[in-house]
Amino acid sequence: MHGGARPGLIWSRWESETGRVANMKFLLINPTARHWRVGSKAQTRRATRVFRFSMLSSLYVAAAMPPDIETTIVDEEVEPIDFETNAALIGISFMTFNAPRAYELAGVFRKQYGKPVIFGGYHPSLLPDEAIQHADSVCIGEAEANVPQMIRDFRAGRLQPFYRNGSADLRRLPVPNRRLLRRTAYALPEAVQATILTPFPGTPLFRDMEAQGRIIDRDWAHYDFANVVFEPKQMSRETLRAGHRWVLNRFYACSAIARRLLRSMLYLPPSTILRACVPLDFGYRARLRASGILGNGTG
Ligand code: B12
Repeated sequence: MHGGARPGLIWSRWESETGRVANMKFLLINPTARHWRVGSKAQTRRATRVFRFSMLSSLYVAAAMPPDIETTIVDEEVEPIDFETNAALIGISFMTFNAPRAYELAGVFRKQYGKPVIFGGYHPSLLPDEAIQHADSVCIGEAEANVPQMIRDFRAGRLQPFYRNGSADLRRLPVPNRRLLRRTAYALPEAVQATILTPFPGTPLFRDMEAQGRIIDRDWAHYDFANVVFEPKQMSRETLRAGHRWVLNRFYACSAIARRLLRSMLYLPPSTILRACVPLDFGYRARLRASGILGNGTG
C-alpha cells in the first residue's frame, strides 16, 4: 500500500447524512461499451447470451468483502445502472477496453451523486496512476489481499489512493456466491478441459523442477496433460491424479450431459445444440473414455 490518506469525503459523510452505521451497501459495477449495453440495438436476447460469460472477478470481489457488507453486482450487459442507489460505496471492475466507460461512470457517481468510487481489475492494476485520476482508491491486484484493509480504512474515513498488498493465499479463498448474478443471463459451460500441470522439457518450469529434483517421469509420451510427471508440493501425486479424474468424471457423466443439454434449450437454438453442444459433450466423453480417464462406473 502506498500514498497518503484522502481527506473529507467518504464513509463519515455518508454516515452522518444517512444515520446508518451497520450493514453497508456496496454496488459493484461491470461496465461495458455502448453497443453491448442492455437495451442497445445489438442486444438481441439469443445473439448475446450465447457468448456472455458471468464475470468471475466480481464474484470474488464480493466474496472478499467483510460479512456485514451487502454487495450488489450490476453488469451493464444485463441491466442498467441505478444511479439513485443507496449504496455507500461504488466499486468498478474493468479491463482496458472498458476503461473509458468506467471513468465516465466514476465521474457521474463522484461529481453528481457525491459517492466514493473504488476501482479494481486488470486495467487499474496495470495503470494505477491513470486510474486514480478518476477514483478515490485503486486496488492493485487481488481483492482478497486488499479489500479488508480498504474497507476498514473507508469506514474510518481514511481511504488510501492505492492498495497493493501482494497476493492472496489460494487455500483460504472465500467461496463466491453465484446467486449474486442473474442466473439466466449468462452462457453455461458446455465443455471443460481439465489438465494436469505439465512442465514441458525446454521450458523454465521444467528447469526449475529439475533443479529441485521434482521431475519423476522422463518418458515424453506421458507429457500429455493427463499424467503426473512431477512431484507436487502441496499434495501427493495420487491426490492430484484423483482430483483431475474426479472433475472430468463429474462433468462428463451422462446425467450431467443430459442436464446441460436440457438447460441449453432455454437459450440456444436447436441447430446450435445439435451441431455444437452434442458433439462437444459426447466427443470429449469418448476421448476421455478411450484414454482411461473416464469410467469406473462413474459415467
Ligand atoms: C478467464 C478469462 C476470460 C474469460 C472470463 C470468464 C469468467 N467467467 O470470468 C472470458 C473467456 C469470458 C474472457 C473474455 C475476455 N477477455 Co479475458 N481473461 C481471462 C483470464 C485467463 C483470467 C481472468 C480471471 O478470471 N482471473 C481470475 C479473477 C478472479 O481475477 P481478476 O479478474 O484479476 O480479479 C481480481 C482482481 O483483479 C481484483 N478485482 C477485480 N475487479 C475488482 C473490482 C474492485 C472494486 C476491487 C476492489 C478489486 C477487483 O479482485 C479480483 C479477485 O482477486 C485472463 C488472463 C489471466 N491469466 O489472468 C484474461 C484477460 C483478463 N482477458 C483479457 C481480454 C482482453 C478479454 C476480452 C476483451 C477478449 C475479447 N476480445 O473478447 C474478453 C472480455 C469479456 C468481457 N465481456 O468482459 C485480457 C485483459 C487485458 C486488459 N488489460 O484489459 C487478459 C488479461 C488476457 C491478456 N493477457 O490479454 N476472459
